[in-house]
Amino acid sequence: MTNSSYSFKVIVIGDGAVGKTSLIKRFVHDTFNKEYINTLGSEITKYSEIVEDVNVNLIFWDLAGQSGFSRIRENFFKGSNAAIVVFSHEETDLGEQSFRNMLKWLQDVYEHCGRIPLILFGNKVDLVDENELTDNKDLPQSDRNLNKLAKDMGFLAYFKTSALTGSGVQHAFKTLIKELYFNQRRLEEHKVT
Ligand SMILES: Nc1nc2c(ncn2[C@@H]2O[C@H](COP(=O)(O)OP(=O)(O)OP(=O)(O)O)[C@@H](O)[C@H]2O)c(=O)[nH]1
Ligand SMILES: [Mg+2]
Repeated sequence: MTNSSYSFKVIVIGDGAVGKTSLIKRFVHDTFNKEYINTLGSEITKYSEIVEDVNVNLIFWDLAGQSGFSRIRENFFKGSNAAIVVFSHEETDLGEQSFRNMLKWLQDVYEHCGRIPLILFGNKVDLVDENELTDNKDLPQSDRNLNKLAKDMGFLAYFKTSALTGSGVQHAFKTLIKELYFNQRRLEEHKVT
C-alpha cells in the first residue's frame, strides 16, 4: 500500500506539429493518430504511477506550438516542475526550423521557470535513417552532436523518439519521472521536521 504521493507539473513545448500531443498520447494511452489536429491553447493530461511505494502524479501541460498563442504562455509556464522540449527529425523546413527554435523554447523556460529539469526529445525518428544519425558525425542532428548539445544546454538527457512506432517513448518519459521522483525524495529526506 502507498502512503504518500508526489505531484509534478510537466510542460511539453516545441514548434507546431513536431508531435508533442502525439508523444503524450503514445505514452499515456498507447495510441497514435495520423491526422494532425493542432492543439488550441493548451491541453492537460494526467498520468499516475507508483514508484517505490509512492504515488507519483504527473500533469502534462501540452502547449500549442503554433504562434499566436503566446499570450496564454505565462500562465502555462507558472509552477512547472520540469519541461520536455520537442523538435522533429523530419527532413523538411518544419523539421529544420523546429531544431533551430529549440533554443528559443529553452529561453522561454529559463525566463518563466528558472532552473528546472529539462529533457530533449528528437521526435519522428521513424522518418529518417537512424544509421545516419548514429554514424554521420557531421550531421548537426547526429546522436553524438545532440548528446553534446543537450549536455551543454543543461538538459538532463536527449532521446530519439517516435510517437508513431512508440520507439524510445517509454524510456524517455520514464527517465524524467525517475529524476523527478528521486529529486523530491532527496528533498523530503533533508527536510527539517
Ligand atoms: N511519422 C511520424 N509522424 C508523427 C510523429 N509524431 C507525430 N506525428 C504526426 O505529426 C503531426 C503533428 O503531431 P501533433 O502531435 O499534433 O503535433 P504538436 O506538436 O502537438 O502540434 P501543435 O499542437 O500544433 O503544437 C500529426 O499528423 C501526427 O500524426 C512521429 O513520431 N512520426
Ligand atoms: Mg499539440
